[in-house]
Amino acid sequence: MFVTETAEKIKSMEIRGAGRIARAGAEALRRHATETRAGDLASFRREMKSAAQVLVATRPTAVSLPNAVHLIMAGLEQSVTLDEARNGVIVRAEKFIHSSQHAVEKIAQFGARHIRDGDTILTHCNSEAALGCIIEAHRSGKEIEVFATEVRPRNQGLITIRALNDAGIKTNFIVDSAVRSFIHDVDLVIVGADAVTVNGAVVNKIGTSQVAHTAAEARVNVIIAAETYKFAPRTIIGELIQIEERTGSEVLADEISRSLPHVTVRNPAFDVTPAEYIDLIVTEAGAIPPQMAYIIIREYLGWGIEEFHKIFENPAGHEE
Ligand code: RUB
Repeated sequence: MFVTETAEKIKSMEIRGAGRIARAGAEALRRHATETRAGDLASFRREMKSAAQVLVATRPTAVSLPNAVHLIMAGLEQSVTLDEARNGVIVRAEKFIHSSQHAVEKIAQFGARHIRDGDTILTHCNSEAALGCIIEAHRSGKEIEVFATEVRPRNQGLITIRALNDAGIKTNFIVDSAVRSFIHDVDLVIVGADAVTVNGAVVNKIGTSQVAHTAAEARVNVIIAAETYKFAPRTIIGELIQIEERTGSEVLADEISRSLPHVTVRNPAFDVTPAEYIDLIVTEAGAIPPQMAYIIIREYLGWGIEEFHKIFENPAGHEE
């Protein structure tokens, strides 16, 4: 079944990165709506809800996934026929995938304008939104150079340096702990986001907050490239973003771990960068200071306080 397959790929990180995860989830819901043998509206709704639950349960941190699922599942309760419900899911999923791709392109254009000719940019992890800004600046003729971190333990930096190399951008590959040694050679930090909270804090790959702290100390600007569906509506009501902690075997081989019974490997996959270390968040709706996160949640995701009242009155209708 396509939903289970997609969920497995997201869990194992064969599909990774907040934007890609969200689009893969949307595509899985679209395929499921198309292929399900549910013969009536009630069983279709049930099937779609359990598919949504399976997808959302894969990785807990990137809110792009539950946001996408929420957008696609919205309206399912109001549909009165099976066909209407099925078409609704398919249309909303296609719309999400299309607008998500468009958002990344828009961010690349906006973000590139913040990069000056001659700038050296540091990026951490592998973000298609952040890379889009860098590659677009290069494409528009600016002479730039990049520092890209390795990103222990899953080495997403390798994907980043391949993309930069393919684009013909002069790139320095450094271990994560070398950021402070090179920060004075850097003019600008650009990274992506898995979640942006209502107070403008950004959740991104582990190590991002160290990078941002180092940049703040050196008076180097930090830009976050994040689509509006990375903003976390439920932080309005005090819900915290769950930081995924992955298996220790990603950091230390099991046979070594077994020989060290007093040692526990801790492997959080993400961390939180406070708004004070962030200069700008570039979204497809324009660049905002982090303090304006609430506006994005309200205006672009349409999840205001009223929405939460509805959720609390009817929790069954909102399974994500
Ligand atoms: C990926 C990561 C990326 C964000 C943004 O973590 O932290 O910076 O998801 O990426 P992981 P994008 O590799 O654990 O999924 O801009 O591509 O959505």
